[in-house]
Amino acid sequence: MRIRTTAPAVLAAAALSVSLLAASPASAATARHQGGLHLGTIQYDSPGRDTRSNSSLNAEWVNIHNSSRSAIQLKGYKLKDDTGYTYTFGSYKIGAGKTVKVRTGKGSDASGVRYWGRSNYVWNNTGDKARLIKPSGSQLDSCKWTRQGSGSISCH
Ligand SMILES: [Ca+2]
Repeated sequence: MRIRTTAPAVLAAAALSVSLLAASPASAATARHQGGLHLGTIQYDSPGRDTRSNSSLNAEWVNIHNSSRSAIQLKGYKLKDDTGYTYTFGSYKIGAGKTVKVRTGKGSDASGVRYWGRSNYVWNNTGDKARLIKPSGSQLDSCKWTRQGSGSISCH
């Protein structure tokens, strides 16, 4: 369905999607995200050769964006690859409209960046799926790629 950008059309589309969601709760449960916290750009292929140096590992990363109007405490949120490797957030508050980058290698956590602390890559260059999971275990968002392409993907 194409959504036009004029305000009445947006309102009509919103009303339509609400009625669609109400009509089919199963599709609501599998929606990729609900406009709050979601996966942003993923640099799954670290630029240059995959030497496993820490700087190369850290050039592999996932952005998580908070497009809601409130800060969100990420403690207990999980980022998983398709194999099941899991990064679990410690206490970290992401502000409204802010992005946090999860880098694969080792480093000192700082504002806007978290380090997974791995000594090998996590995101497969030729295809993988990232999942963002709430502390309750329910999936908030996912993003997959099926080829190497440019080495990164903009999930939204
Ligand atoms: Ca990679």
